[in-house]
Amino acid sequence: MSSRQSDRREFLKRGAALAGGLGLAAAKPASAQLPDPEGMIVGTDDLVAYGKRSRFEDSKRIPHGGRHSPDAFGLDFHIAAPLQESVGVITPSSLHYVGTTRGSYVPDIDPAKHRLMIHGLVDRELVFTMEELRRFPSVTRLHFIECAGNRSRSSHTTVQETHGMTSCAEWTGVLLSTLLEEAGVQDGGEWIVAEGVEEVKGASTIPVNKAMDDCILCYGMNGEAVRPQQGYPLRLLVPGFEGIFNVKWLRRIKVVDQYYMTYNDYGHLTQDPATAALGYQIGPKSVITFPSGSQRLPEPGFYEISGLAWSGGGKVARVEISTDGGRSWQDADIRGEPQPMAHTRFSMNWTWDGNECELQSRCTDELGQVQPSRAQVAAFWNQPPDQPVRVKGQDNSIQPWRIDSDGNVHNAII
Ligand SMILES: Nc1nc2c(c(=O)[nH]1)N[C@H]1C(S)=C(S)[C@@H](COP(=O)(O)O)O[C@H]1N2
Ligand SMILES: [Mo]
Repeated sequence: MSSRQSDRREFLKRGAALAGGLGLAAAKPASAQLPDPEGMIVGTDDLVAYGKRSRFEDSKRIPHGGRHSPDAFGLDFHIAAPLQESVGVITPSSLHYVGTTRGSYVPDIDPAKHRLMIHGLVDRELVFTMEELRRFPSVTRLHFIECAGNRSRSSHTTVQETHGMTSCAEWTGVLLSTLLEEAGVQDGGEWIVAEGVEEVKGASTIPVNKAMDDCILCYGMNGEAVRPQQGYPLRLLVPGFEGIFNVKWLRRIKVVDQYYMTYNDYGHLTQDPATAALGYQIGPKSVITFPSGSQRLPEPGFYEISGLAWSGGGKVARVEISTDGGRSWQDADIRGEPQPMAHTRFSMNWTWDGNECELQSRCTDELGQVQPSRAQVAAFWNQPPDQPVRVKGQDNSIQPWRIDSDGNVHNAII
């Protein structure tokens, strides 16, 4: 027997043990016919030059929440990623969520003409071309971005609606600290203001300590140039902070001595540079992506529960899963080595007995911060216990999914 055959036998044996002999899809009789392909894909110059996915794959982004841009009436405010079909931790660039305060308009920037200016409280004002930026030492890091408006509501049916305004990519660029050191930050430079090219500028005020710590000026995303919707040719990455800080189409960084109330800053009322970062950081969070809302388990038997966990506070240290509505918890398996401020894939082998049940996941980060339940969040905001929970601020609460006895999965938020 070849080693591959024996691997397969071993898998089937283990599978049968896991599933108690019930409905493991892989265990079909060997006599089943092996179907032929539907045809052949005819090569074109375009396909040779830049590939595309199979026509049988239809995972897609959706406009989020029906909320329109405040200043581009009728256009989509944010676009959500299809987390229910995600595998691994990297969101393909084509499916990365899109956040914009300017509707669907995307600046069309010629990188040869683009410039980044660093000025304000610095010893030397600097202006860089893209070519010059690429000559600096670079870093490549996995980081998530999440919009602070990524919140679960009882009306949401899928994980794309409850959690789709977060994505994770491999980002490449120059550390902002490298350029700020070139420029020389002067005493009193407590904040930076980062600005994009559009009319509303997508500007944000960021503590200089964060800027010197781990912010990246990114020109690369998932192995190629940053996509236009993600800020081509240059975007700021502010790892772990709310999405709005990650300024796209970046053209200017000003070092300043006080908090600037920019268009984007109205939501951030913490203006003390010593403590601001805590308010801007995304809390420990996780969600089960399979099985999740609107999916269906075809029959009782073996399933791998799978999901994503992340935290603005650093690495994911632990993920627990409950299959009984939060009464008992088991440690999930964590895939690979968790990266700081990056989506982390977790999973757990599970046999569904066919009874109604409720799945939840709970993330603990390396700081020891634990993802709260919705009841804990409600108690924090002094909400009456007999009323539906209204999460204020960022929502990193635990997401419950109910599985009915017919296998249909529903959002269990009330
Ligand atoms: N220049 C600019 N940068 C911006 C925005 C914008 O409208 N303009 N939107 C912000 C918001 S609200 C979010 S949530 C993130 C989303 O990043 P993404 O589109 O790459 O997912 O970008 C931020 N950066
Ligand atoms: Mo956002």
